[in-house]
Amino acid sequence: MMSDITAFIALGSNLEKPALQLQRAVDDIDSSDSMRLLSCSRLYRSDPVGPEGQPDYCNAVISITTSLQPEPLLDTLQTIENHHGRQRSVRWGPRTLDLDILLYGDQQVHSERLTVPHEQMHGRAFVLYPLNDIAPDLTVPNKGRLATLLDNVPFEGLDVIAEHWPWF
Ligand code: A4P
Ligand code: MG
Repeated sequence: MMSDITAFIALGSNLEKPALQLQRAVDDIDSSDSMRLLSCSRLYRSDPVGPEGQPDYCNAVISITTSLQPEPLLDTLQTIENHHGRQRSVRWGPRTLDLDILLYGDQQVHSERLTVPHEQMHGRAFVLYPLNDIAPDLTVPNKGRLATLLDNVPFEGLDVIAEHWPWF
């Protein structure tokens, strides 16, 4: 479709076989009528950011094309989160699946439900390094070049656990 937009989605999980959760999420997204997978970062293990004492996370970033506007895209991703047994309790607390919209084309969105580019993305190693795997030349609206953002965020608390995945 001519109206399709490229969006970047961050995936995170730290409960119930996190790597499998991410794998299934990519499958759910690519199986959807309204979203098509373009590319997939490497798969990472990361130290938890936020409340202490929670398990390590699995993180990755994917790019998709979608026919959906930003809010319907959020609805669709939240439906997938819910199918993965996501319970919303503690902010930044443990979760089976978190799907965040990092970027939606070069558009900026500021609504009650949605802030795009994602508010925290520019400071988070577990977002920026996976993003760099698939879009090293990216410029983040209002934040600048990804390469410059990476200069201020060290590769710390992060390990690559798979070069090639998902293993459909
Ligand atoms: N929302 C606003 N903007 C967006 C966006 N761009 N994408 C709203 C997705 N959602 C967005 O999110 C709460 C609300 O944010 C949504 O209902 C939506 O309307 P949530 O997923 O229900 O709750 P949350 O995830 O607990 O809060 P938040 O603020 O989204 O947390 P984050 O920023 O997602 O952080 N440590 C490691 N190592 N790896 C991780 O992946 N993730 C988190 C969660 C904390 N620590 C982590 C990781
Ligand atoms: Mg979230």
